Amino acid sequence: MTAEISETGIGKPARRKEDFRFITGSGHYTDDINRPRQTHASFLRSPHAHAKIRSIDTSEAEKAAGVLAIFTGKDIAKDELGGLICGWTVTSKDGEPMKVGPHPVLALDTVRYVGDHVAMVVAETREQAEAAAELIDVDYDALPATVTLATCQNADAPQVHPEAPHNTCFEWELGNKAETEAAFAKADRIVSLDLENNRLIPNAMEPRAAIGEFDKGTGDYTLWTTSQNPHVARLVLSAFVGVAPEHKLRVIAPDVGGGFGSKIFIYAEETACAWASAKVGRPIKWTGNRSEAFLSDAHGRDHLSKAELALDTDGKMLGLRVKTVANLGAYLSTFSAAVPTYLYGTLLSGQYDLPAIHVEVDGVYTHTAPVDAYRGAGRPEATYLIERIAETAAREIGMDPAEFRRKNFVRTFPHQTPVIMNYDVGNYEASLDAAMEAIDYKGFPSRRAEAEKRGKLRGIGFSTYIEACGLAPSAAVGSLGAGVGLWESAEVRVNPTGNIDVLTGSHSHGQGHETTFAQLVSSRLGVPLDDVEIVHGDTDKVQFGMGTYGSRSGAVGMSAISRALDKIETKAKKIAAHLMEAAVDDIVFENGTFTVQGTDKSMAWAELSLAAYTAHGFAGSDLEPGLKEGAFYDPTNFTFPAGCHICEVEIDPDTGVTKIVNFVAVDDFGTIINPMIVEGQVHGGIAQGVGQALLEHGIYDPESGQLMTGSYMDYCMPRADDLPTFKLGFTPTECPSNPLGMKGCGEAGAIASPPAIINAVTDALSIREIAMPATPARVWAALQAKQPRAAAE
Ligand code: MCN
Repeated sequence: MTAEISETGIGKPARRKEDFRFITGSGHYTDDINRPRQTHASFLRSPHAHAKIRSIDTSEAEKAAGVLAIFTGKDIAKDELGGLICGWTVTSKDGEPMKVGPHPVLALDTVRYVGDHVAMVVAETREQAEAAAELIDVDYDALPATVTLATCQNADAPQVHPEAPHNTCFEWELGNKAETEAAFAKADRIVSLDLENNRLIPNAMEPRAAIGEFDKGTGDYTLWTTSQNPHVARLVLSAFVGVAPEHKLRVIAPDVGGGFGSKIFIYAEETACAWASAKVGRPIKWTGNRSEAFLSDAHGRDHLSKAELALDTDGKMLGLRVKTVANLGAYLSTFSAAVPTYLYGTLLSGQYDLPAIHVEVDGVYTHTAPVDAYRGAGRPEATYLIERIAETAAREIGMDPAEFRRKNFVRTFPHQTPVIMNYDVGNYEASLDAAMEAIDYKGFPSRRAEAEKRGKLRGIGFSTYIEACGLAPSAAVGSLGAGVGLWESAEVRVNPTGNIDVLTGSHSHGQGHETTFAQLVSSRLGVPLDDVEIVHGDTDKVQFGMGTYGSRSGAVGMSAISRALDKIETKAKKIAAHLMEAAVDDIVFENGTFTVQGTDKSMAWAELSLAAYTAHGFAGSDLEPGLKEGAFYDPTNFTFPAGCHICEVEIDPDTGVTKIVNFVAVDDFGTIINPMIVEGQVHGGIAQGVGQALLEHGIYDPESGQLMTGSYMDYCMPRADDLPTFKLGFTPTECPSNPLGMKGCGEAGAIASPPAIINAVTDALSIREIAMPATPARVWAALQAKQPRAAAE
């Protein structure tokens, strides 16, 4: 290996190639793109959580300066455009499919949440479009709204969709009820816990944006959009919404400044921009502002659960029973039905050898923004539940929480859980041991005593998590209701001069694919990192792709590249054998050089690349000119990253402020391509977990349905000084279900960390439960509730 490649190959912390353009302001985000004759859109949004639209008067707005067109739901209906869809069908326990209320691009006769899209104004400038939207006169008949999760299924709750009585979209179950009941019947002890998984509002740095452009000459549409999965957007917009036939629609997701799940979905704004560009005959740009993002980007989490764990006399887990009500918001978003079901119930076994599990989930509508996948998507909710109840159970039976977990760990693999998943490989004790060592668990009692002397409450909490990612084997997800396959595709194009373009169906919006994907190619072909270009995010360039979510781009996207590289290597060896007059089996390819074994004959990579395109020496062979190969890769199983996070907090009882004083994360991500990028992913994930556990909460007024946390004044994002210096470690076990041995790392921090933090907070306060986010006010109130007299004194 050349010195250069040995610094940047697989396993090396190569610096991110893409960062130069990002940190020097040279990125090309959707809002940076301006098209000739471009116009601007603004959306009029509902001020009511629930109202009938009696009429919409656009006459004043139409006269306003710069206005080119105004569209309402009726205009869209006239064109017979379909509504926005949910791509995953969940079946209720009675065998009925989920009950789906229509989701029009622009509201027709009813608005169902504050921020719902009512009209689109297109004008010469953004300011003119926004000013004209203010002049639209909508006559609303305001109706009572259903907001609260705990009461939305009551008989007297206002209905979101007539199609879904009691606001219930589905009543889903998983696991064996009878076996679980039997486990509880023979239990020595039952531990129960009521849990809330707080609603979160994604806040990527770049707000969502779109430009729709129609070419009258060719009939082609182009949509630039902030998407994590441009091909899926094209499929949905063509096959289901009907904006344009698939081959006449090009979707480009250029540089995207973070998504965290919220840019997977196909929203009203980009749909309307693409559709209306043909009506207006000019390109239409929309860039959302932060307030719009708060109101109508899909939110995350929002569960109410009752969990019960059955134990025998030795503290062995016998069964888990769970009932969850999951908020879906006012409409089903693109993947929303899958999140509280197959991405949640299937992970409730955690790292434990739990013989029986039964989970019931009611997916419900409320008059709030749609809820869909947000970093972790279902798996943070499952991990929170099992790790909170595990810690609580250990404390109740007086066993050390680490020992309790150790007693219940899965130890032999493969392990079939009672909830579909088949864990392929892992070593849970290794990560637990390493994390305990790193945090100096033995020294905790003296640290706690020392804190007490300073008047502070110190607590420690564990989270031994597992998640399923690398989504996903197509046959498996198809059998569970997915409308798409979840394979990935790649094409490796070797140019005549030997450098390489790699086209991938994955999409990078912060994860560093341009570096890690290039590291794989550079290591395999023995070319410098800078000779590899990763191309993604354009449906006209990449044939197809399923995009990036579910921490799948490493395990699935890179595996597709690896398969294409296998084919490249096979063909290149054939060419080398022909040109050097040797048998293919005698060709050795190492460090970018083809050698005929046992001879001094060799060809360098660049020499062979050129020969592949000149094809001068191919006469008399069956070789085709060129060196370009593609592959589709469908994984055989999910990947199961797992590990142990331990959090140590110190609470000031006078103010209720929680400070994370120590945080250790030891993870198993299988083979690691770039440890620096993986560490960054873990840092980011934990930061979001800290946000969920201590700071962030999307709150609607229970009566009016107004979003009370619609800005950074009310919605508290984690800042640098909320985070400690993380101590990270890795205990890899190689994943057997992909050729690279990788497991996903992009969501682990957000999945693992919240229960570790809340377990530490409840330990410090010596209480059973505190709702997330454990804000200073809540912590202080919990302390007062424990010691009302002391507080009064
Ligand atoms: N990687 C590696 N070794 C491994 C696993 C991964 O070197 N064993 C590298 C990969 O090559 C890739 C990165 O780590 O460069 C993340 O890989 P992976 O875990 O496969 O996750 P994805 O690339 O599919 O990213 C999706 C994941 C998800 S689901 C969310 S949500 C999320 C996340 O990544 N959103 C992010 N991380 C984010 N990071 C940023 N900056 N912005 C977002 O929006």
